[in-house]
Amino acid sequence: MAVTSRIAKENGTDTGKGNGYGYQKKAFADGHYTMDVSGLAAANHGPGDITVDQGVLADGTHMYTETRFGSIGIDTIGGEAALHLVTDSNSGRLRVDDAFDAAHQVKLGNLGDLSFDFLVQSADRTDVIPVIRLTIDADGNLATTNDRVDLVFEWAYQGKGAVPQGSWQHADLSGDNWIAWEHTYAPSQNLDTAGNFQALSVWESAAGFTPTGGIHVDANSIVLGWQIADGSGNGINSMYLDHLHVGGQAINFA
Ligand SMILES: [Ca+2]
Ligand SMILES: [Ca+2]
Repeated sequence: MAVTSRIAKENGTDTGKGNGYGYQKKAFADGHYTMDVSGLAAANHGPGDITVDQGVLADGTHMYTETRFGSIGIDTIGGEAALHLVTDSNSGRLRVDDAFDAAHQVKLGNLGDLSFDFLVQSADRTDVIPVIRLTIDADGNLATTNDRVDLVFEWAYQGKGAVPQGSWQHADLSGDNWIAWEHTYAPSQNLDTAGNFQALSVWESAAGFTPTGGIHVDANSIVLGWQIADGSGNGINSMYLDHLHVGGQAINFA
């Protein structure tokens, strides 16, 4: 089934009726809106990452999935339709990417909200929830691309103990000032080493931060999009994610 998406009401249940273009403009007016995303599905139970272009969404952003030894879908749990990530083995690797269009690209210092709800149904590990990665142009000059990095937010580095399982939880990465580390692309390296873990407030400050062996990120870096990630190395798990807020964009998987 193809992905469908629509700009929903900012609060309450979207009945799907009476929300014409006029309402969509209203929803966009303050820069904050909720978009329902339905029909997202991708599965690959073999080795080798398979990338699928899931198309341009109603808000102009562009969604992709990557799958290996697992599946991505939207299922209902606890009465809420949500993104469902299932890995088959410790080699399972799942990604949902959303690339921002020019209207959504925002300076890191102006990002604001970064939060989501999650439910871990089952997991081999007790220190893993869906990982959020912000894709960043570090120097804020889109004409140069060898400075693209990800800021990676993982539960295991927050000092929050074991992940609660079986119930919906809220992760407020901006409000709780989550710690993130940097992944660089040129060359590809994970700078998740001592001294390179910094709180979001540091990365997005005017002074910013330069990881050892990495690239300087600060308030003027530009957020190019986001990624939800599960694995590899996470064992077998079944996890749900919903109500992802990245700046003015909120996604309700429906
Ligand atoms: Ca939902
Ligand atoms: Ca650049």
